[in-house]
Amino acid sequence: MKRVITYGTFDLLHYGHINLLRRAKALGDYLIVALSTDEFNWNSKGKKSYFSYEERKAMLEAIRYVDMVIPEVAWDQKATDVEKYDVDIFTMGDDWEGKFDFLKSQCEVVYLPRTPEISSSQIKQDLAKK
Ligand code: C2G
Repeated sequence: MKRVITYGTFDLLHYGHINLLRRAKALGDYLIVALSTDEFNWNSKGKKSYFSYEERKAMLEAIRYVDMVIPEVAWDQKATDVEKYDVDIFTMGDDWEGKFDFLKSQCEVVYLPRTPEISSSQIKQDLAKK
């Protein structure tokens, strides 16, 4: 069983996120999503998500590609997670290209092309104009 992991905030869930999750799952058999907590978002990413961690977690768990959701509480938990969850493949959108190559000593690292034109911040901007 090939185990895949990916990380993110997944706020205002949209088709770009779904495209990522679908391709991430297709890399293996079991997909773990490490979901940024509200505290991590605020303290480390400087962003406040619209939906709470629990709401974002429930939405991710409803997606057929997602097998498990764990909290992302720190930038540096990835190496530990790879061991703890026996991960074979780490994957992220290619806006992170190269940033996690240090994990190559532990698992395969795959950067997937982002879906163009859509982002949570774009959605917020568009809605603000209406
Ligand atoms: N994504 C995508 N296409 C988009 C928007 C997002 O492929 N149009 C991907 C991102 O590349 C990322 C995932 O969807 O792999 C989640 O995106 P975000 O919630 O924006 O995640 P981010 O804020 O980049 O947090 O430790 C890593 C961080 O938690 C990643």
